[in-house]
Amino acid sequence: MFVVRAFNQRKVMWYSFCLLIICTVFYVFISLGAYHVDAIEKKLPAGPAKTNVNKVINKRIENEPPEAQEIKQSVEIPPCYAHFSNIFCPKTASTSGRVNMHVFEDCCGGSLDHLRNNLLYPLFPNVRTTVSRLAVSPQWSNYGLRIFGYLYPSETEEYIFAVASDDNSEFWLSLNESPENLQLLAHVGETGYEWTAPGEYWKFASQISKPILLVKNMKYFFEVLFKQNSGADHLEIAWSLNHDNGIFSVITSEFLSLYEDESSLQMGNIDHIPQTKASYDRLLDPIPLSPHPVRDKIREDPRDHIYKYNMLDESYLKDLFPECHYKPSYILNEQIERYQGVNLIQFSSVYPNDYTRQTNDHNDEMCFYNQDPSFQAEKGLAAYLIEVEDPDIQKTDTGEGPFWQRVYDVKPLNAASKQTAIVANSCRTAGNIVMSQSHAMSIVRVFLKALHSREETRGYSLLHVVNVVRREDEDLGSRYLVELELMGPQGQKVLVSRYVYAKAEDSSKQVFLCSPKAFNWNPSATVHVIVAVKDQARWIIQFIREMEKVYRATGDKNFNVIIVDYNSSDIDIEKRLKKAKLPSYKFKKMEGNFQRTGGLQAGIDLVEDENSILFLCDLHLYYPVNIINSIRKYCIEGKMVYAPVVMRLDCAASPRAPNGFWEIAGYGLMGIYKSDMDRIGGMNTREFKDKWGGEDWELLDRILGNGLEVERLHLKNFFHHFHSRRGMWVTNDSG
Ligand SMILES: [Ca+2]
Repeated sequence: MFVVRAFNQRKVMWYSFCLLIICTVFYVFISLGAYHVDAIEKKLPAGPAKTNVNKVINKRIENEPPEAQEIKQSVEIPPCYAHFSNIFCPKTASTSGRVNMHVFEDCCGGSLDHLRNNLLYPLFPNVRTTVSRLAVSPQWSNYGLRIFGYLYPSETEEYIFAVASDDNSEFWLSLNESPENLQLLAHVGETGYEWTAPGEYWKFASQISKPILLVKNMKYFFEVLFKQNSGADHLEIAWSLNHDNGIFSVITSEFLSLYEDESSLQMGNIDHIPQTKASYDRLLDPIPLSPHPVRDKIREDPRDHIYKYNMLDESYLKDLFPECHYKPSYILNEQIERYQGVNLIQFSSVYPNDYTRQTNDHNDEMCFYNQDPSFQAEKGLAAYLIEVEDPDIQKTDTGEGPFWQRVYDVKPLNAASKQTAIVANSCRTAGNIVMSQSHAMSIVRVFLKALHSREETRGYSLLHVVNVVRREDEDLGSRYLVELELMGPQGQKVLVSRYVYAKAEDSSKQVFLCSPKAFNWNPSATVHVIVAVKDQARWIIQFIREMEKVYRATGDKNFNVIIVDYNSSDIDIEKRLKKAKLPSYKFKKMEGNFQRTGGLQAGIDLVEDENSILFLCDLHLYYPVNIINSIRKYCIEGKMVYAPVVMRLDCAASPRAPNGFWEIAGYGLMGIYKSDMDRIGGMNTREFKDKWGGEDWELLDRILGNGLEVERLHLKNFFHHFHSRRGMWVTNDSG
């Protein structure tokens, strides 16, 4: 018995020992596994608390490409997987392929504040339904939509989102599955008056999101708000991978699932309705706050402050491209008939979009969409909507009332890139023609390749495409100004700004760049800003203040202000100039009646350096602080003059809220080298001594007739103040 017991005891101890060993091995194994999962977890957004993880990953991808690759590889997760307490399945039978849509009827106005301030919003919609893709057009009036659910990316990649709608809309995305972590990524409009055509994602800067890194098959909560007042109605949310030539496509059912299956819930049951940063019950809010970000119109553009950049050492760029003969087919060398020049002017196009298009004008539609054949041939903007069958929905369209579940497909429509010369020349709200991204980037890539093929510039990488300007010559090719912000080997940021020429594409479609002979701009050329005045003291002071503003901002010493005064009785201009904070000025007093041509010519005669630039201008102007840089850049001695288009502000408008129209027929504001002005004979003081208007068009005729070309661009932040003609010297429509 003892023996047996002793044996059993030993056996039990032995078994216990084995069990302990096995447990220890298991423990170590599980711990290692957990550690590994934890390591991945640290790199992934996973749970409400980790809202900023995507941002961190984003940053790491920018800074440390190899590690980013590692992250991407580590997150190739199968379609349905356990992630701690959550089960992630991109699709389940009951919730996949559709998203929730709440409809708020009898709600007027076009802005989302009209929706948010509605007493029944967001908990008591009229209709709770679902849709199968993020493109709807119920064809109804006075309603708002709240669409929400989950989005499942199919790649671990950076995505960009875009929204188009009529009227206003917002797209909010969470950084994970929680409705608590929403951020506004893209929107149309602030006031309720903004709208776009279907698929037109490029009308407002706010329509396209910044790149967001999303993880394959992860679940992201999103919310879309849309408000329709009257007229046309549609809403599209599209996405694209963040590649150069990413094409936006509408987000379709395979990437979507419901937030909640409401089909069996009573309307009185509201507990499941998410309250978010975008939509919450405002009953208890003392003052409802609108979550709108910075307004589109006064949005900063790197071009606005281009003078702040350090230029890349010019010697690095010598012989970057082979030199080529430059003589565009549109250059004339013969006298033209009086006032014919204005009809020969072509606009250049720009990239990136500078939002010089006036997007809230009533004639918007006439200016753009009318030029598109599908618009003309069919039924206006509705022609861009392609209805898609939804197999899950019985179509109960009785012709009465809206059909909320109706869904669509749209093709991307970039109206500003489709803008033809006819539109640019006839439409006073059109703004600059915007080059397509794929075209601009094809030039930028060739430019960078040339930089990287040379010892001196091999270490420079692209930070931003600041500005590309294209002047097309259909027969021969295109001239480009390419301005890129680069980062040097020591982390220094520099700007490269060069004119290049690309011969018209042959069948190979390859782009070859050359350096147009003697076509370079001089960054240190002196610019003389010349104005002729009489009386109007407050506008003269305003002009001097504007010039002080430019000097204060830029510190540019190479510009000079010239005022020619026809004996003003309401101001001592010379005294005011003496105390002005300007790099330099000249003042000349004239006797007799005011004469614009004579006054300007007197100013021109004060300039001795014939390799400096004259800028002929007027009073009543508001100048962008980059004006001097822009005049230098677009004036090429012996080759090109610069005629920026100014915007005439409406009476109620101001530079911070700039409504108005572009003065596309006026050429009174002109930058030209002194040597060129002398060569073409200066201002026509003989014919335009007592005669008013037309002197700018006559000057243009002689500019073109003498083989110079004209750079014509809408200049952002360049405004002509509204003023009545009371107390003016004379009426003159051309300034
Ligand atoms: Ca509408």
